[in-house]
Amino acid sequence: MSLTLYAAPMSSATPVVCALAELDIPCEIVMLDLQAGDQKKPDYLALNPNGVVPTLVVDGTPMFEAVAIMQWLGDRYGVDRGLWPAADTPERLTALSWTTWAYVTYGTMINILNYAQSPHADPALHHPPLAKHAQGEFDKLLSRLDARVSERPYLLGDAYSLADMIVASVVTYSTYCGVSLEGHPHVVAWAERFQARPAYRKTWEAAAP
Ligand SMILES: N[C@@H](CCC(=O)N[C@@H](CS)C(=O)NCC(=O)O)C(=O)O
Repeated sequence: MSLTLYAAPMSSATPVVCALAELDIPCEIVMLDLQAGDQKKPDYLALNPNGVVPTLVVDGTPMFEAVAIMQWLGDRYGVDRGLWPAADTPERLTALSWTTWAYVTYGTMINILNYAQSPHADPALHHPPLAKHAQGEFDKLLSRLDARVSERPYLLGDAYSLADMIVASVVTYSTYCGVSLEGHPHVVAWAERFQARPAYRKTWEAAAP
């Protein structure tokens, strides 16, 4: 199977690079220069009409959206490697729920916080009350995650899986955006277990702000 990932340093593609490292899958990685606008060129837009990274091309077929790519990598490569639950197991359902929660529910709140206060966002969109509201929502979301990882060391049970990698990547990124994990000690300990992994160190630590 031929795999080509279009990525950029410290971007939404970074968790996908981390997943490839965890799974130890050979994959050609093409680094785009986002500042130069490589992602808006016609050849790339033909692969990903959103003009963003990541895109994974699988035997000529492009896939976009990081979470979809990583869930597919789990299905295709993770089960054999003991890093993703087999189809038709209760754990597969749990893995899909938490990883989609991270990108859709928790990720939406990151976008709101970024628009409301990030120095990288248009200052005309900044909105301190909205930023405060988002912080309160993070507290509730992190409480749910904290309850989950207080009962077991990893999201699916005793063993680390790609589900931890996917969710912990989003939570780690949120801390770069100003989200505090204070008051959620099990999340902190679980995130530290993820950050100690060689795949994390190889892909995130070097590029972290
Ligand atoms: N929801 C998308 C987000 C992709 C995304 O926003 N990528 C950013 C980098 S973090 C990008 O390529 N931005 C370039 C641009 O907007 O021109 C995913 O998870 O794949």
